[in-house]
Amino acid sequence: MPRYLKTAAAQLGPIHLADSRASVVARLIDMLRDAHASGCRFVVFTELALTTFFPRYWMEDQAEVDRFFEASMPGPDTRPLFDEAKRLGVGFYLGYAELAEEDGGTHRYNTSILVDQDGGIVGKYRKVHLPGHVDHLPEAPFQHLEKRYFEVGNLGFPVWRTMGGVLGMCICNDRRWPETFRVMALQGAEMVVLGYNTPTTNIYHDEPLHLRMFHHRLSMQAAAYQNGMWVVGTAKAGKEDGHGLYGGSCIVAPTGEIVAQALTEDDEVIVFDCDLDLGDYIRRTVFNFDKHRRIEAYGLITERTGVIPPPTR
Ligand code: CDV
Repeated sequence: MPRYLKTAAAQLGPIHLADSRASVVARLIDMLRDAHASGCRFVVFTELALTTFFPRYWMEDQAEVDRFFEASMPGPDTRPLFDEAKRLGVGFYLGYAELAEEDGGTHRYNTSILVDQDGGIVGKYRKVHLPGHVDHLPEAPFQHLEKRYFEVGNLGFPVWRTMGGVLGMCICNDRRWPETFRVMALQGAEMVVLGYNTPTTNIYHDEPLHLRMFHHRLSMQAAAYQNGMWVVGTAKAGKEDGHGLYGGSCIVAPTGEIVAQALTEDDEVIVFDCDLDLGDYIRRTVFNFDKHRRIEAYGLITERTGVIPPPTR
């Protein structure tokens, strides 16, 4: 029996430093309405969806960094998005920079939330695989300071029973790590959704754009098939104050096939009616975890972080 969740990936074009939060939220609301008009009940926005991709900038003044963070969610600028989504009965995923007062201290995370069709926050995820570096790299064409501005997420990879299925979240670089998806698949995830800001240039290595796009799709398509789940990836794309981010937002079926993809590097809504039962046959056959996984052989996955090759003779 098919179990449909009509889903949109709402790709965002560039956000410039001078753009206000209110102007960005107005763009998100426009796309929410477009998605609703196409019959969607769930919209996936991107990573750090409210601001420019600020980890590209070296900043020493913490107050300057903190203007990119949200101290409450919803806050005054994001409240209209929550209100409109509730009015339309559309759930959503939203990525943002989170300023959290917890355990007697101030913490900063690259965060996403899952909001259900009644407008309630049902889940929160904090990015685990933070890419980039801590120190200023004077030789690099631009910086990637996620490791400086954010702490590693401390919530693991939970999943939630919501919107008629079992849904999980991750953020950008997490999509390149098979562990991300397998941990959620082991909790029954039928769809994993994510946002990303991926520069068109690799700051460490000369890498053609077509190869960067290939790796993006390869990671999500393999994850979808190997776990029998839907994967929805939504970009922030285009040139932010001259800094390029690639597009390529797509919806991947549990078969590993791309069933919808963005054509532009601007605000663009792509839609697919996702049957959450489609992955069932994969999870019952070739990737029947109960029958075929061999955890006694996987110990190193959690015991060892880096590579230790055998000694040379
Ligand atoms: N925002 C990101 O996590 N971006 C990384 C880049 C640095 C490679 C990504 O995996 O797309």
